[in-house]
Amino acid sequence: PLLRADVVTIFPDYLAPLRLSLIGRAIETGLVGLDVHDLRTWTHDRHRTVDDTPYGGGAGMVMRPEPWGAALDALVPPEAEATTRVVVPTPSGRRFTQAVAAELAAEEHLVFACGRYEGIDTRVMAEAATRVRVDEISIGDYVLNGGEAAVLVILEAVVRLLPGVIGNPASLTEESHAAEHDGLLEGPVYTKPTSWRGLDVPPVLLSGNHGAIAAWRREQALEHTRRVRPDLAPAALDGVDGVA
Ligand code: 6GU
Repeated sequence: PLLRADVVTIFPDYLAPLRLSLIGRAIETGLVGLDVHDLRTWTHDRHRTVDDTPYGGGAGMVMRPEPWGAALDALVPPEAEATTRVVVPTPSGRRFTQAVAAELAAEEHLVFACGRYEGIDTRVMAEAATRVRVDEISIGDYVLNGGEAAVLVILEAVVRLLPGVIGNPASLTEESHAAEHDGLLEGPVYTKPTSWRGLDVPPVLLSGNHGAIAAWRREQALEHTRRVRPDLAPAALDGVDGVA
């Protein structure tokens, strides 16, 4: 496979959607290898305990280090350390962007460590980071109950970048956040019919004038980005109404 991914979680069923659609097909065709592991596999007590109360007090529970240490030992043996990246989804990580997706798509082996409760004992990733690359990643400034939904998001963004996963690679560059578009958001799109419920397709799109169409789309993308995401692509927005 081009990319192998291991996911460790206490809710393996949460990752079932990865077997659907585009990622599912990439797995079926062998482009991607995916293994989902139950963290409790690496517990040894009768109750398969994975969490405990936080030292120093406070609300919630913290995931104990022993099962995580054993899981990472099993999934990242010494000979795999140099070619593996451990990804820890956490709201306190660096922000996931299209550039981070491209970085991860260039790896050969990703191990996702899904925390629940108030997180994983800090010593787990401190120790792991002495022998393998560890990357704490947040998908946005909001709180999820665990990393599982973030892994669905991250893997969808990563797998679609792998060569051969998307039928028409042009659709990879003709979309929002593509570097070729200066990080602008995509503007409006239309298909048939030319008139629908009194709303007409802009005539320039029917003109056959490819230069005029490209210029119009650029203008629409600039205006839309300025309105909804003025923080994006400030250089490209210079001179557009309302931005200094
Ligand atoms: Cl990656 N994980 C969790 N648990 N919460 C989040 C997140 C990740 N990104 C934003 N909130």
